[in-house]
Amino acid sequence: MFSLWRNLNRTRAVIADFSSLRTFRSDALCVKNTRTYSGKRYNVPPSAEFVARVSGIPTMAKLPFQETAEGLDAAFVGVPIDTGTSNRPGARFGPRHIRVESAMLRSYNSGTRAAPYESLMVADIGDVNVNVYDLKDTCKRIREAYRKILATGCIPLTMGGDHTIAYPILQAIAEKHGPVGLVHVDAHADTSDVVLGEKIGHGTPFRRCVEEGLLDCKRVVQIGLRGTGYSADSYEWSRAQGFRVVQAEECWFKSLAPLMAEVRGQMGSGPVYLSFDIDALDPGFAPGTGTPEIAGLTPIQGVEIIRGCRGLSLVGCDLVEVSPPYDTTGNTALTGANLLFEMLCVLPNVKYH
Ligand SMILES: [Mn+2]
Repeated sequence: MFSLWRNLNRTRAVIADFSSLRTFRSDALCVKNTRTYSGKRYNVPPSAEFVARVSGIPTMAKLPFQETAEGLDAAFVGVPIDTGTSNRPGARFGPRHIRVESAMLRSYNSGTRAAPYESLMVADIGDVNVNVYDLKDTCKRIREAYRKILATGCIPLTMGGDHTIAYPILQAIAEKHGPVGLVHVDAHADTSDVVLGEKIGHGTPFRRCVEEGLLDCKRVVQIGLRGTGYSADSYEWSRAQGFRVVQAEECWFKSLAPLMAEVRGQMGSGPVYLSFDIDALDPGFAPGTGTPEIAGLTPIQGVEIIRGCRGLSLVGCDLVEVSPPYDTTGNTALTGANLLFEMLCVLPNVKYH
């Protein structure tokens, strides 16, 4: 009788071990990463406490993939092009490597106590199917893809791709929202008119946007501009449009929190687009990019700029110009992934604890 009792207990212990093993294994193979808050279900990245970071198909933040933006409040979307770049290529691999390095991202923002996955439905909706042989056709494809995304009411968080993509994205954004304010973080103004006879490229998107009336020029700020120029005042055209230009020298040695208080005043309550070129950061921190310039912003300042956008009516954000072939440690893509998470955290209606 005693031995039967002992055997039964042993059997129970084996069953318990087996079931916990099964739970762990099924979690790893088929992740049901949704949670319910205030009666609604939201996607959440799986915790690395239960699902190995290195396992699975690398979507952004290990979020579920879905084909369209239907039902989403925000979506990560890749635009893998570098046919608009003027120097080092490779940004076409940006979205893929940002996704790989994003395996480090967790669900909460420890610095700001933002809980984006408790109030927004977010997923990775894959990449725009670009034409790697034709930049103009690629722009058309991007514009049409973003029209569809925006029609669902979803806010796109874009992984570039070179900066050309901001032009067709803003065409779709302005179609929906009218002329928008712009927080443009970059080493370059990207306001050239014609380069090598071409109107479309990564040095021209914001000139095209102004020409087409896509921007509310009094509500445009360009932060981090620097480097050698073709004339003594490289940013004359920007200022003439009414843009506020904050050159990198104005950012050196200081917190950008006070600047962002002014930017929030400038932007007001109207719709705002945030475009962040990773080359705004110093190439010591983010070397994997197409057109690096020395003496740039720090990652801390980059985070301050994005956190300073909290409270704005953001209607879209992008993080562009990550070029993995020049990113030998992966840290540029990792920085990009984290900056994209920071963008998610400042979207309207994100819950803060
Ligand atoms: Mn740029």
